[in-house]
Amino acid sequence: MQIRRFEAANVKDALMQIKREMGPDAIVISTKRLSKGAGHIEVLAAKDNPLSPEEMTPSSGAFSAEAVGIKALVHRLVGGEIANALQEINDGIGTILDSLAPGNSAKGSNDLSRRIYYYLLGRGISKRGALGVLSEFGRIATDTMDFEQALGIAEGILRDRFLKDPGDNARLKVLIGPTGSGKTTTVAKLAARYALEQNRSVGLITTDTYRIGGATQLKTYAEIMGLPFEIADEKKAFRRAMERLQDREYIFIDTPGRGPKGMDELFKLKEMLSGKEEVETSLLLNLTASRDNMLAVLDRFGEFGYDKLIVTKMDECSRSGVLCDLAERFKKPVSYVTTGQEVPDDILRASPERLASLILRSSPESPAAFFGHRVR
Ligand SMILES: Nc1nc2c(ncn2[C@@H]2O[C@H](COP(=O)(O)OP(=O)(O)O)[C@@H](O)[C@H]2O)c(=O)[nH]1
Ligand SMILES: [Mg+2]
Repeated sequence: MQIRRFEAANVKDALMQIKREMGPDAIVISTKRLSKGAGHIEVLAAKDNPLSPEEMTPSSGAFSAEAVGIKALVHRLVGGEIANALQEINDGIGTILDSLAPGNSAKGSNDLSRRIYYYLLGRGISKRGALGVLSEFGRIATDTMDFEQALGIAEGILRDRFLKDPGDNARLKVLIGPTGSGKTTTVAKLAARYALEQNRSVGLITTDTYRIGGATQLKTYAEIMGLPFEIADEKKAFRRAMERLQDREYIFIDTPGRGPKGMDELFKLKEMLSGKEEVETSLLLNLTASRDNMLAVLDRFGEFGYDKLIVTKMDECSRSGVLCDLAERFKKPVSYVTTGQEVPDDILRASPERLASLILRSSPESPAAFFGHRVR
């Protein structure tokens, strides 16, 4: 609503002035006789529609431009347009980032940097992340490079975003993560890798007794591979399971992955494991989830604490560059990448080099094939 004050000799003159300056929709909300001169009156008039830019000038006698701006914003927010306003802000930031992108600088275009920049965006790296890579790229790249060489440099920069996995010697290996992130399948793949390929003695424990079939799924894998399997959802059962598996070199522990209640269960498990020999906890991060969802998972499970990440479902994700953006957040090594539903084949040992190659060069249909058949 726009409110303006008018002074006139009489009501008729005031109304004419209001109509002329505010249009026919304006309504009078108050009149007052002024003491300064005989016959002078003050009229306050109001109008519902927003101000035009001309009307926003302070000389018009309206509220100041700032106040009008705030009013317009409140009007929009009340109108349920918060999401739109945020989108506009977001688009604005995107435009600023684009303007910083190579090729748009006043200094002239840099074709190679521009191609790398858009290539990185195409692989799922954020604009901010891609610009970060380019700021380093600019220091190394030369004018005579071709695209392939430039990509090699970008690959090296990405590689340095990831930490190297120091190895996996812990006897107890716990897998945590949200439901459906691939914990049970990955436990089965890892158990097969250790037991069948490396001839290690392996035992399996599940603490997942919530979902119907939660335990059965792993039990079936255990039977197929001929590995001892225990269900332990509370302290006593867990102690008993550990005793039964005491001769085992490695024990993999599968967990349920529900919401807040699941976290309670995880903390119970942590208590049961405290004081035990070395434990390695891996958080499973499902690459098909949205960026926001992955950030939420990192936050939620970060509270619980984990040593490593296992990235799952890379086969279903065409733009794994998000990993590069998230690396700053998780600051832990990625130990494995899973690449399909097939047990035990669809899992790869991860390294900074492999992650950079997977992000930049693999095709989504066959991330593993990129490294050659059955590269482990
Ligand atoms: N495409 C694909 N599917 C996977 C992968 N890992 C697990 N899955 C599937 O994801 C679903 C959930 O897996 P599950 O191990 O039960 O997850 P959990 O709830 O965390 O134990 C199952 O259908 C798995 O076959 C993967 O690397 N790629
Ligand atoms: Mg499971």
